Order: sequence, then C-alpha cells, then structure tokens
Amino acid sequence: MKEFDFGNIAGARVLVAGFGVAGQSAYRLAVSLGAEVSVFEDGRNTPEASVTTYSKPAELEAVLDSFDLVVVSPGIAPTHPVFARPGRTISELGFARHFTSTPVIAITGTNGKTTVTTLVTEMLNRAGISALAVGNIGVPLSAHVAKPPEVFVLEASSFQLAYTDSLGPSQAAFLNFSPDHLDWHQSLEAYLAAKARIVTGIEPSAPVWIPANQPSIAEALGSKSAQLRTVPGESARIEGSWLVLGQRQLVRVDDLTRRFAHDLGNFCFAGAMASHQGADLESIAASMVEFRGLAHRMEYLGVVRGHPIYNDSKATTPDAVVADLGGIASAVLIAGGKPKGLDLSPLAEIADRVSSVVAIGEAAALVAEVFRGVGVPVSIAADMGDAVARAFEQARDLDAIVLSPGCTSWDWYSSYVERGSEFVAQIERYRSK
Ligand code: UMA
Repeated sequence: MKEFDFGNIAGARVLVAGFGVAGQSAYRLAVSLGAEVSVFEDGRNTPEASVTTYSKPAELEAVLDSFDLVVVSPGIAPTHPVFARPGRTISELGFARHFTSTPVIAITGTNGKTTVTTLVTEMLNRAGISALAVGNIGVPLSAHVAKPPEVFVLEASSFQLAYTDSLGPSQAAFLNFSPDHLDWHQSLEAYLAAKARIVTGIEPSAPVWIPANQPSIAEALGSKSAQLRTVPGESARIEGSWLVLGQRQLVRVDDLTRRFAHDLGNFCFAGAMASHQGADLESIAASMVEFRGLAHRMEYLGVVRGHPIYNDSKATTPDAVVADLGGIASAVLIAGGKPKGLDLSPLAEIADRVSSVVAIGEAAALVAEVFRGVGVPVSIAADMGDAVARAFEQARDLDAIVLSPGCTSWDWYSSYVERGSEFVAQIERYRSK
C-alpha cells in the first residue's frame, strides 16, 4: 500500500474494518466523499447485501493489497490480519480528522475521560460556545464532520490514538495513566505511547494539561509538546475550602454535589480547559455545581437500609477502584469480574477503608486472595443478587456499599453498563423492604 493522498479520496478504494458504531459512521463518510468502500466484519454487524463484505480473515490476505486505505474500528487489535500490510492503516478517528478543520479539544487518560469530556462540553455550551462531545464517549467524529459545531470535545481512547497520524488538537489533556488494555496493546510501553499520540500535530502554543504527580506522562509527551501545564497548578487548584481558577476563588468545595478527590481533579482539568477555550467563569462554576456525576461512575444511588450505595461498574482496573474508594471512609466492596491480566494487588491499598469484601465472577479467588492477605474478610457470591444480599448482611453501621469491580464485566455480562444496571436493579429490591 502506498502513501495515501486524502485530497484524492474520491474514487479511492477504501476498506472499513469493523462495522460497529465507528465503522458504520466511517463507511458513510467515505461513501459521501466518493470513495469505493468495502467492509471487513467477522462478527455481528453485517452491512446490507449491496456492500462488498469480507468476513473471514483468510479472505483478506488475497485482497488487502488492492485497497488504497484501510480504516480500522478501535476494537480491532493490532494483531488482527487487517493490519498485515504496513502502510496506510488509519483509525476511524484519524480518518475523520483529515476531513474537518474544526478545532478539537482532545482528552485522554486511563480514568475520568468521559466525565471531563462531558464537563468541558457543558461548560462551553453554557458559555454560548457550541461544542459537541465525540469519540470514545459513543459518538464517532466521522458522524459529525459534515455539520460541525464550533468546537469538538474529543474523548480519545488509546485504541483510537494508536492509528491516528495527526490529530492537531487546539489543546489536549492527558488526565492520568495506569495499567489497562494490555490484551490490545501487548505492553505498558505501547499503551503509554499510544496515549501520548494525543499531541500529534499540535501547535507549539497549544497547552497540554497533565497531572502534577505522574512524571511518566510528562516524559512520554515531553519532546512532542513544549506547553505542558500541570493540574493542579497555576490555572486550576484546590486552596483551602475553595476551587480556584487562575486568581479567582470559583466555588466552595462544600457547594459541589460531587466532591470526591477524583471529582475535584476532574473539575480542575475541565475548568482549566473550558476557561482556556474562552468560557466565562460563571458558566464554568454553574456547570460544576450542577454536575451530578455520570451513570456507573461512583453513581450515588441514595441511602438504602441505612447504607449509602454507589454503582462504580465502570471501574475496570484496580487503580480505578483505589482512586474511586479514596473518598469513602468505610465500605463493603463488591469486586471482581473477568480478569484483564492486570495485577490486582494494588487493591490492598484500600484495606483500611474496606470493612469486608464480596468477591464476584471469574476473578473472585484472586480478589479474595488479595484482601484476605491483608486481614479483610471476604465472601464469594454466585451472582449479582447474591452479591447484593451478602453486602447488606456484611455491612456494619455507616458502611457504604460500593460495586467497584476492578475487572471487566465479560464473564457475567456483555458490558459494564449491563453489570451496573443489574446492580441497580438488585439494590432497588431492598429499597422498599
Ligand atoms: N469486529 C470484527 N473483528 C474483530 C473485532 C471487532 O469484525 O476482530 C467488529 C465487531 O463484530 C463489531 C465491530 O467490529 O461489529 C465493533 O467495533 P468496535 O469494537 O471498534 O466498537 P464500535 O461499536 O465501533 O465502538 C467504538 C468504540 N469501541 C471500542 O473501543 C472497543 C467505542 O468505545 C466508542 O464509543 C465508539 O467506537 C464510537 O467512537 C467503547 C469502549 O469500550 C465505549 N472503549 C474502550 C473503553 O472505554 O475502555 C476503549
């Protein structure tokens, strides 16, 4: 495959690999630009019969060289045969970026991406700057290049960034970094390098917001961007009981509905970015005060039978669990699921805040080993109903009950959303009892 000229897409032969949300949108964009588009899809989303579709990896071998460009969906790992020919393989995100000059605020990190993307989008819209949240949040960039807002706020995953040649963001954030997705990236270094691609094509004057306490991020980005700005830092920080933006005391922490440590970090990042983009401080403050959090991310379900309940089903790594439990004094933790090959021992860091554990799923024995090793009692549940029943039985006075699995949901469920929804449904059964 030779170097692809995006200015000459009309008539080019394009293969879209994967026909899920991202692939379908890339397909429609490529067709609208006059390309001759075929699809590779070996799973559940078959295009209509008129579209040339390959469904067996072996079939690809014969045809791959005939395409000028291969646009890959983020869920397809680099070991897939669709990557067999080096050259012009590009992610759906990278492909779409070639066809829009609208400014992009790009946000990546292992945890908190969706929340910060949502906050920045709300702050900008409230300030009268039309903004649209796109990317890993569930809305492909390729679906909106034809009718763009004033600014895109992009949640960028490592899968999308790994094969994006030039993103050119007007500002970027790399919120945090911890081990994840090692099945896709093969190594921690490859995962970090993919995320560091958030700054490809960035203007030298554009700020890149990074956490103050993770030197590996600054190192990974260092040579590529001169404008690294730490958060908390000069632009956004907590000072005493105030969240401060620049020189202005913006909101009292006590006035925020969401105020766990990671919430305050997310507010600081979002406030710094929205302010840099021109949003007024009143709009930024109002968005923070009104923010109630997102479903499945330390989602507060109220007090049931005397216990505050949190659904944190989206926490699929041990580091996310440790960060999210940071603001809880004492809890029964429901954890486990399908192990991702990550070391679960960091969970022991929260032993002083966990009165007991209910272990679930394929990782139950591993979770039990970690907590029993530090003297925390553990019981093992057969399903989510059993897990919730055990959690109420085990809970001491004032204990919260938190589902924060630290593993994927793919043993019992098809997604973290399904797992969280089942937890919520099981909790509901106790609300009226
Ligand atoms: N497929 C194949 N062969 C394969 C793998 C997949 O044919 O070897 C096909 C599947 O059958 C399916 C399609 O490819 O039809 C799925 O593509 P996909 O997994 O890339 O999923 P999409 O529906 O296109 O959604 C993608 C992102 N999915 C992933 O990154 C896994 C969505 O992020 C994103 O919201 C969407 O594009 C829009 O941009 C989801 C996600 O789980 C939420 N992201 C990960 C995360 O947050 O941890 C990174």
